Amino acid sequence: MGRLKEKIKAPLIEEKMPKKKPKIFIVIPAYNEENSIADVIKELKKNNYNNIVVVDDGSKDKTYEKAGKQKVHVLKHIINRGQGASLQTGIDFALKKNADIIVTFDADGQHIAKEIKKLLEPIKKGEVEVTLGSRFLKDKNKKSRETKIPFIRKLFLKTGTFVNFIFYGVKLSDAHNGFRALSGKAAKKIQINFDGMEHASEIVEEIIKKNIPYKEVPVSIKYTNYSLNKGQRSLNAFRIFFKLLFRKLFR
Ligand SMILES: Nc1nc2c(ncn2[C@@H]2O[C@H](COP(=O)(O)OP(=O)(O)OP(=O)(O)O)[C@@H](O)[C@H]2O)c(=O)[nH]1
Ligand SMILES: [Mg+2]
Repeated sequence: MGRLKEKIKAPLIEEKMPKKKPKIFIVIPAYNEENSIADVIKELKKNNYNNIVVVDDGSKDKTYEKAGKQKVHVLKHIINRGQGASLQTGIDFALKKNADIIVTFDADGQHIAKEIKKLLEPIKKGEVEVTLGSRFLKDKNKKSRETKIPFIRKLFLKTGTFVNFIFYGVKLSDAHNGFRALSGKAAKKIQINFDGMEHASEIVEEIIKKNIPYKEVPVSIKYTNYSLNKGQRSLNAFRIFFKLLFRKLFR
């Protein structure tokens, strides 16, 4: 009897085993980013992220060559397909390489490699399967933001969150943030069909439809002259809205 009790008290073998380090892949969609792509990759490597997949989205400049010189995985669309299609190409590749967690990261230098940790933590702890970066959530540990969000960008992003609420019943603080992390399990469930920028709302729709646990995490977005000059045009926001509306009404 005494022996049996001892047996029951003994810790499980699994508890004693060191946890396997998750294989993290960074997926970077890139379109005409020859000026920033090398620095973005270098910064990621400096922060010890070495599984990097750049998807050159049919760039007309030297993005492909510049990324290739950094010794990372570089995939190429032979024509420009859009950010959504580029992400799906990169995510499929990372899943083939058995990624445990996939981080999506922009090529224009707006995201901060040091902040990847914040997106990974809740997934590593098993709290959620997806973390969505939010530039509007307040970070309690940080006093100031990197840069101010231009008013017009803020207006469109806030309209985007309202659209997400109307269409999918989900209240998020940020609508179109390309900085997020997905567990391999979640990445297999989420299917991006929109090739263009509408994919950001589609990902939210997939998360809700497929009941994937998620949370928003505060991140910074840098607004440099470079990113502002080549960023999303206002007209694009209308296109995104009408494409989502069409899908909502006719699917
Ligand atoms: N615009 C655009 N970006 C693409 C495309 N394919 C891949 N990307 C990449 O997608 C990322 C986000 O694109 P941005 O145009 O900066 O969009 P955004 O960051 O949501 O918008 P801004 O706040 O205006 O910069 C960048 O890393 C682009 O290089 C494409 O066809 N068009
Ligand atoms: Mg950008």
